Amino acid sequence: MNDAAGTVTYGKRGRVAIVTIDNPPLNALGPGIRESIVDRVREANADGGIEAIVLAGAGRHFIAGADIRQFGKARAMSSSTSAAALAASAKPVVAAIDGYCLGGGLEHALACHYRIATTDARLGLPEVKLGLIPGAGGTQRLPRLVGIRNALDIILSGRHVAADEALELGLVTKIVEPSVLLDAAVDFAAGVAAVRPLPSVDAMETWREADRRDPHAFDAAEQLASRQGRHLKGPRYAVELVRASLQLPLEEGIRLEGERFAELENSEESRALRYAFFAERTAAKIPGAPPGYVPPRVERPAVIGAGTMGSGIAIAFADAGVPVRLLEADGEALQRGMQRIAATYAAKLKRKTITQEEIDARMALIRPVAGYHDIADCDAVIEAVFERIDVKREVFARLDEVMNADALLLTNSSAIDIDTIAAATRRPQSVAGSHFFAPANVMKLCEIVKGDASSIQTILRAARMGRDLGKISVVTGSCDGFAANRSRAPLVTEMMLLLEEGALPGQVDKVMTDFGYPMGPFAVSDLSGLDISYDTRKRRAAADPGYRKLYVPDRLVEMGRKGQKVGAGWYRYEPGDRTPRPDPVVAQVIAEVARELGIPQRTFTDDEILRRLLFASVNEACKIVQEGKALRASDIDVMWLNGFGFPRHRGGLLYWADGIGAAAIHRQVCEWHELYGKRWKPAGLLAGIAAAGGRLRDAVAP
Ligand code: 3H9
Repeated sequence: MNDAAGTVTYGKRGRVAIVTIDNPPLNALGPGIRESIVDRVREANADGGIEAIVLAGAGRHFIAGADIRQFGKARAMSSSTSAAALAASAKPVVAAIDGYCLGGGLEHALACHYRIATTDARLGLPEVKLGLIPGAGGTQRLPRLVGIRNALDIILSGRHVAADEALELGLVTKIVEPSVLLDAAVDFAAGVAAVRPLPSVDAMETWREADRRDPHAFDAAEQLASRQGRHLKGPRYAVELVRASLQLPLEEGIRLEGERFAELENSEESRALRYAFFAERTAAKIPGAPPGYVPPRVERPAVIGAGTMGSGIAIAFADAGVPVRLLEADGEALQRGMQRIAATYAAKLKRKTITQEEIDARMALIRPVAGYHDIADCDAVIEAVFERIDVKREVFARLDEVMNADALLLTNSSAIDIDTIAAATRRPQSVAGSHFFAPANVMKLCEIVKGDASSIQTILRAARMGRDLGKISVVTGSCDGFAANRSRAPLVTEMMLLLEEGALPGQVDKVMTDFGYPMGPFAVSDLSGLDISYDTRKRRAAADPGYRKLYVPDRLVEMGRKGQKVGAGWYRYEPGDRTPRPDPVVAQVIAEVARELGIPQRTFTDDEILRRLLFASVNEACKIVQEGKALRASDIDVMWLNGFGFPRHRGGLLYWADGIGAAAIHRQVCEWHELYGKRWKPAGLLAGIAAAGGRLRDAVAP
């Protein structure tokens, strides 16, 4: 987004004034915009030749909200003042809404007397996602217009409401095609110019009596807010304010909203969430793109391998409306894959997050195929076969024979070197990694792994594919574990070694859920299966004589405790119940290992556990950036937020670490290096940032 100040223009069509916000690309309410809106509305009211006003956005969008970069800085005028100027206009104001109408944008539209939208309009109040609440009257005007339940749903979910639903809710008066919006708005404004009294949302009483009598109007919202309220104040304040909208006069409600907004704007949670918003957008910027090159959309993908990952990726394509072929040579495995897909959709149907018609449409998009000739015309292939290098090389050699010259050849490998795989083809420039995270149809992260030979076009096409699937694509270099898993691996090592020193899985998990993770790392390990990393550990141990073995998980796997799927792992599980229950057998295995190794037992504070796990990963993340395997430290934050469930209100691993400070972390890492040896060797980048007094999150690859 450019920093040039936007403008608000004033035009006329007959007796209708057109006030247009022009602040590309999304007409955010940047510096000066609010003041100009007030001036233009005043001008129109003073203009004797004008009877009505249309408020519009230049280009394809109305207003995407307040300018997020300005939060925390002084503002000459608040958004609620400019919204109030619209509401107070003596001449009717019609909001002409195309594209995004979000946050402060919708709040300005709500202050207008009428709202006309296009079929492309997306309306919403996404402030809670930034740790905020609507701050320009949204919590007071929306319930007056659409009722308490609808308002709470829109404000607490932050979701975008499409035009047809907005019409149904009464959020807009009329829908038109985008090409005729301005004409329709001007005609409409001229038609209602003489209507008095003006239909102000502020005076609406339609819903209020019924809402006041509805004893359950707040139940669902209150439950949601109290679940989130442990870490986030926004949802709680939003419920409080919507409740106030039933009890207080509008001006008082808006005053209270302003107070709460000011508190949240300066809160740590909102700062972290705003950081995460921009870090995700920065991750999308891939250096080296040829000028003017627009990567084509993947339209005919194929997925090879119908296991858990392959079928998850196929679902991700079907969910995005893209027809996809699922290739598996073994007929039975193919059938199992299709059954797994059907079961995933059936579970969604049970949770009522999808309809049977939608399932039928998506299943029809997934075509099971058995031979390479069935995918020869595909424009992209994502290989998700067994994680063994010889198997992968065989697949890529076959692909090289059959695929079109411009096909994108991607591997979902989570660790194997991209160059070794690419070397099985005569077109290594077309090969890259697209590493999805399980479950692939749910998790938002897609690591785009660049091999030495991958062309920039291949990387840009793969990244676009991820984005078109609704994922966040982050480019990384090829190394063991790539950037995401590699940066998390030390956390996993430390959590196992803490056990040998006297901690228990339940304690470690509680520390991490208290921190904000939805699940603790041991519970996650039970969910994905303890056996998953067993082979990798064996491989590493064989390759590195100095490798520190993790005896506890190895022993559990050898005892058959592979996790939830067998009812026992780090915890035990009752049949049909996913609640993890502490198991004395595990405590016994841990005690045995500690005894055999002669490790003295001690207790840990929660803070020490948290630091031990996360500092290990901070140190590794610094090594990854230093080696150029991630483009920026903030990209690693994006990976942790979208691949590992790191609590979003903490910004990300390195953003969180900056709250403690690079120097303090470096000191601690050095101490543990002395105590525990080479796995804690401090990263040069960490030492450098600590010495310079800089911020870890600002680090970029050399
Ligand atoms: C608010 O309104 C508070 C009010 O209650 C009143 C306050 C008193 N500000 O995402 P994209 C930039 S809170 C500044 O890549 P897309 C973005 O960083 C706000 N910058 O496009 C990027 O810049 P760059 C409520 C913004 O098509 C460029 O625009 N509103 C803002 O994938 C393109 O963005 C929101 O929370 C902004 N408001 O998605 C909406 N919005 O090119 C936040 C965008 O330099 N925005 N930028 O990297 C979004 O959710 C998405 O941007 C949107 C478009 C869905 C609109």
